[in-house]
Amino acid sequence: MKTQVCIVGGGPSGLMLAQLLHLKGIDTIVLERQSREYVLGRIRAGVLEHGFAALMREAQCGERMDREGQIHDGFFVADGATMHRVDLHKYSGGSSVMVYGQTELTRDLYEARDRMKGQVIHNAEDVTLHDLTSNHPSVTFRAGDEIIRVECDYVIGADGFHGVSRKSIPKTVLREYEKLYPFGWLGVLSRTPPVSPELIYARHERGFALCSLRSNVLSRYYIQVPLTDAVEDWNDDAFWTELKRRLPDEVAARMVTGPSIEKSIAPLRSFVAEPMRYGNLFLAGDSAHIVPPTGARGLNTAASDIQYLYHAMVAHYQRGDDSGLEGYSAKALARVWKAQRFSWWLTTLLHRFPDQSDYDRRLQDSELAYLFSSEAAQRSLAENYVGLPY
Ligand code: RFL
Ligand code: PHB
Repeated sequence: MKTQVCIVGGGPSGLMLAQLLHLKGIDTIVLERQSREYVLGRIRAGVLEHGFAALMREAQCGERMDREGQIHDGFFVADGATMHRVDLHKYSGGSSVMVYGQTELTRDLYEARDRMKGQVIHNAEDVTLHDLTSNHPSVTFRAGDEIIRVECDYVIGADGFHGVSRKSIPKTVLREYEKLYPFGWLGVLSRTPPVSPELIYARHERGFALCSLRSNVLSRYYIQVPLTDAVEDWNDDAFWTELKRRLPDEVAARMVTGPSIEKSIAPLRSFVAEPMRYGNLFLAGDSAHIVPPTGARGLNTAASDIQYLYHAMVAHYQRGDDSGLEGYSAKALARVWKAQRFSWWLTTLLHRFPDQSDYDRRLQDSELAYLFSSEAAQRSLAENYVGLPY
């Protein structure tokens, strides 16, 4: 097979880039290891920056998001029994975020790809990258007994943290930075009305909790759990009881509980791989960087990678201008590291660490007290949460 850009990974990063390039007449093939149903069964992000929403519209995929997504002008931070509101609108100069599930936007991207008869090859096994530093890179994969080769100009590694692309860069070239947190998030999706129209990030002695939502009838809740816990350790009753214990009484009292539709545990990790380019391979999204979900930055940081790559590819193919491709890694990493800093900061502020001393906890107290006494601090939080400029 032949194409201009071979995209490894059919998650939101890969699909979004494929769609944007397609609209500019640039040919792509997307190789995805899993089935479409599997990809659409993953429950992940819920909060989108305006930059992400704008990219969805540019990709001609924003109609349902604009109809069904919710604009949020603020969120709450609960600390024990007290609640503070972060006024995103006021402190970000009139900006806000969009609440719209990753599952829904991935479905919209797949449907757009279908409409344009773009190729997504599912169940592509043993994907292998070849000749990345030559002018003729290629990607092979196995479909049943057959090995198929895709010849291309460029390979995009949009295959997530566990993908093959990053691992195809020699260890002598790639530098990896990682921080593991000693806890995970247990997430539950339930068909119940959300306890609050705006998100609640809760710091509590028993551990962090988050109240989020997907719509007026669909709630998404998380609690911090030890890494040794398994999903089977938490039946629905145990989950609801623990969640309520970590929220202010008046919030817990109005919580509507119900059976979980999905329940999963995600470990928390910060990770960056540098550089994000090796020869004619470009990494994008979770394949190059991961943040703990506390700041809702993961998918949003993937979106800025895609925006940079999109413009760089268009400049290359339409004008023979390679400056965007040359500068991609440095430009993307500059924004990636700011998202790393913010996610680490919010995670450190709101979680209970197993080895935390009394001193560390008093520092958290005073950081929160400072945050809610200082307009400058709230401005900084809001500016990061709605998304730093591309
Ligand atoms: P993905 O979504 O992991 O997609 C990569 C795709 O590549 C495929 N793949 C391969 N294909 C071919 N060959 C191989 N060898 C392959 N290996 C893997 C995979 O099957 C998959 O389909 O990466 P992508 O596209 O870069 O998207 C990144 C986002 O998914 C991620 O950053 C966000 O979900 C992070 N995240 C959040 N981000 C936000 O911006 N806002 C949020 O509110 C938010 N909440 C979250 C989150 C992530 C979470 N978890 C579970 C980690 C909440 C949670 C709980
Ligand atoms: C979610 O709704 O899944 C969600 C929202 C905000 C976060 C993380 C996850 O910070």
